[in-house]
Amino acid sequence: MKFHILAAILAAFLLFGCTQSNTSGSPANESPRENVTPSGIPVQEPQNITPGENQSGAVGSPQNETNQSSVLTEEPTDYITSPEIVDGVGDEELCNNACISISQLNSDAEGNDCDNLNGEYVVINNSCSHPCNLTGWTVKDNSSRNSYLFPSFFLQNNSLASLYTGCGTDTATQLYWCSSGYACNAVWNNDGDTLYMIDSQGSSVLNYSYS
Ligand SMILES: [Ca+2]
Ligand SMILES: [Ca+2]
Repeated sequence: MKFHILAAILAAFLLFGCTQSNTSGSPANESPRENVTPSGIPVQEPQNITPGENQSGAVGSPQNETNQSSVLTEEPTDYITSPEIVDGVGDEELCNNACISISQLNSDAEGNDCDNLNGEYVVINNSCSHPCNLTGWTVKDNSSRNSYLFPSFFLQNNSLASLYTGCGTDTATQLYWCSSGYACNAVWNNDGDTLYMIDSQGSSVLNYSYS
């Protein structure tokens, strides 16, 4: 009876040992590995396809969506700011002889011109509807000795400014050449001369001749 029980226990151990060796040694662990490598190839093929689709479609479409959304939010501000910038540049470009002209040149000062420099003056007109920046512009006569350099100065729209040959304090409508360095510092010849106005870029704005 005991032997029969021992035999049954031994048979149970043997059976349990065989099942353990079968489970541990089962090719089930190897066959999934083999399935991984062959399955890796078909997996790589869809990976090659899906990344291509993701780059061209999935990746590109969200960028387009984000760009479109960001552009849509930025475009209104561009439309608002760009006309202001264009208008600002346009004002600078339009200040040529279409705006600036000489409305008067008083070459013969009362009395002796050499002693009455501010009796000589030029009246400059801005006929445009916007201020003109004359900073860095120059006024010259026909001789090479006389040249006036505008300081920081805006000639207001539809306004006149007088440029006097003598010295004084500049205002919004009065500028002073303060010609000096010669026995006679008068600039404008009484018997005829030419005024040259050049902008800050060295381009001729206008010539004004009288006789
Ligand atoms: Ca005179
Ligand atoms: Ca003169």
